[in-house]
Amino acid sequence: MRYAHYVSGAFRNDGEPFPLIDPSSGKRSGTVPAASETLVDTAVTAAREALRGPWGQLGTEERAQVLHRIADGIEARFTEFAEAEVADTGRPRELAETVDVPRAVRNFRAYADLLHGRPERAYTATAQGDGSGGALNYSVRRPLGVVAVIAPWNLPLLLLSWKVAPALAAGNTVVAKPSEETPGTATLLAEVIDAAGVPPGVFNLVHGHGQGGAGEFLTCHPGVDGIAFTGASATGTAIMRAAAEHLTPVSFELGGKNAALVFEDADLDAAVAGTVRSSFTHSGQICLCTERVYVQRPVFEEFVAALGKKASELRDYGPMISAAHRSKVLSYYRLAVDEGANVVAGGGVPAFGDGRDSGFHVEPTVLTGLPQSARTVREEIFGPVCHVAPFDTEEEAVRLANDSPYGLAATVWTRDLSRAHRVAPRVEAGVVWVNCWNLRDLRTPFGGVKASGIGREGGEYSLDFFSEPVNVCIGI
Ligand code: NAD
Ligand code: 6OD
Repeated sequence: MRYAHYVSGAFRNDGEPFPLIDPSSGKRSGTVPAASETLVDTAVTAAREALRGPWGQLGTEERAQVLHRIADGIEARFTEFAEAEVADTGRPRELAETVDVPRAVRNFRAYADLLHGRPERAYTATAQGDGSGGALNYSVRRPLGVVAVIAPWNLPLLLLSWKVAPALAAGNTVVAKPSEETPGTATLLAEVIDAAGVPPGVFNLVHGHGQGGAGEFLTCHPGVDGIAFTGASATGTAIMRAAAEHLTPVSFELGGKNAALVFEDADLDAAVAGTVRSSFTHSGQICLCTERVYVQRPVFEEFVAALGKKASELRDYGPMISAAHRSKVLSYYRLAVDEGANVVAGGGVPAFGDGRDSGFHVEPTVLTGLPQSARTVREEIFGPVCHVAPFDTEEEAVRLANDSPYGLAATVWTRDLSRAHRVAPRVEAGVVWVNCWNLRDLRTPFGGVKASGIGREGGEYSLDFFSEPVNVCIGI
C-alpha cells in the first residue's frame, strides 16, 4: 500500500516517516511520511492559487460533473478501497463493502445532485417604502476559499469524503489531513481525484499527526479560510483555540455518550437487536454508538438478559484501532468494576484461538448497576460497551438522557407514536432515531449539541458552512 502526500497535483513522500501498525494483527504494516510545516504551507499556497485558476470559474453544473467523476473513480476501484479500509481499521470486510465504500460514493453523488438545478442566485426582496424608490436584492454564494478538512480514524473514508465532497461542491479548494492511524483510503481518494482531472491544487492531502504535526500546522495556518473537523471534543477545544487566532470559521463533529431509551411498550426484540447494532457495530468505534441504555423497569430484567446473551454470542467483530486505544477501553472495563458495576457480558479480551489473538480486540461488554454519577456512565469510552439502567417514568427517561455533557445522538424505542413525538424533541441531541439507528438521509442536518459539536453538516447545511452569502442590492 502506498501512502503519499498529494500537493499541487503531485504525489510525494517527503517528511519524517512514522510506522503504521495493523490493528488486526498488532504488526507493523508500513511507514507513512509526516508532512513538515513547510509542506503544509506549500499545500495551502497551492490551494490558494488554485482558487484563482480554472476551478474558480466553474459553474455548479460543471462542479457536479467533477463530483460524479470522483464517485465513478471510487466505484471503479471499489475492491482496492474496501481492502484499504480493512487494512486501515481492521473492520470486517463486509462493513467496508456495504457501508464505507458505498457511502463515500454516495457522499460525492449526493452533493453533485444537490448542485443540479441549484439557482446560482437567490432573489430575496424588493425593498420599498423607504423613500429611496426601492431596490432589488439578490444573494450569491461565494466559496469560503481554502478549507482544511481534518478527519479521524474511526470511519476514515466515510468521514473524509463527507467533508471533501461538499467543500468541493461549494467551489472551495481543500487541504485534507486524515488520521495518522488511517492513511490508506485517503491516499487512494487523492489518486481518484487526480485521475478525475481535478486541477492541481484544488485538492491536497497531507499526512501526519495532530498536535505538533500536520494537523496543528494546518489549523494554525493564516491562509486557511475554514476548518471542518471531526474528532474528539478535547481536540475540538485545541483547534478552536488555533482558529481563534485568525477568526477562522469552524464546523465541528465531536464526541458523544449516546443514550437509548427503551419504553415498556417497545417491540423488545427489535430494541434488543437495535441496541446490539447501536452499541457494538465497528466495536463501538462510531461516534453515534450507544453507551448508555435506559430501560423502563417492567422490562428491564428481560432486556438485560437478552442483550447480554446476544453480546456474548458476537464473534465477527474488529479490533480497537490501536494498542493505546485498547488500553484505554480496558481501563474503563476495570474502572467500571471498581465503581461497582455488574458485568453482564464481556469485560475482557477475547480468545479467538486464531490469528486475531495478536490484534487489539476487546469483548463486547454489557454493564449494569452503576449510578448516573459514575465516570463509566459519563465519559466517552469509544469501545463496544454499554451500561444499562432502569427508569420509571417518561420524565425521568428524558432527564437521564439529557444528564450528560454530550449531545450527539439518541435512540427511542416505543410503539406509542404520541410518546415518540413527545420525547424526541426533548432529548438534547443533534439526531434522535425512533425505532431505528443510524438511518441516514444525507440531506438532513447532522451534528451535535453541547460538547458534541458546533454547527450542522449534511445537504444544504454543509453547503451553507462551506460558502458565504453575498447580498447584492441594486438601487432602483
Ligand atoms: P482525534 O481528535 O484524536 O483526532 C482526529 C483528527 O484530528 C486526527 O486527524 C488527528 O491527527 C487530528 N488532531 C489531533 N490533535 C490535533 C490538533 N491539536 N490540531 C489539529 N489536528 C489535530 O480523534 P480520533 O481519536 O481520531 O477519533 C475519535 C473521536 O472522534 C471520538 O471522540 C469520536 O466520538 C469522535 N468522532 C466524532 C464524530 C461526529 O460525527 N461527531 C465522528 C467520528 C468521530
Ligand atoms: O453518517 C454521517 O454522515 C456521519 N457523519 C457519521 C459519523 C459517524 C461517527 O463516527
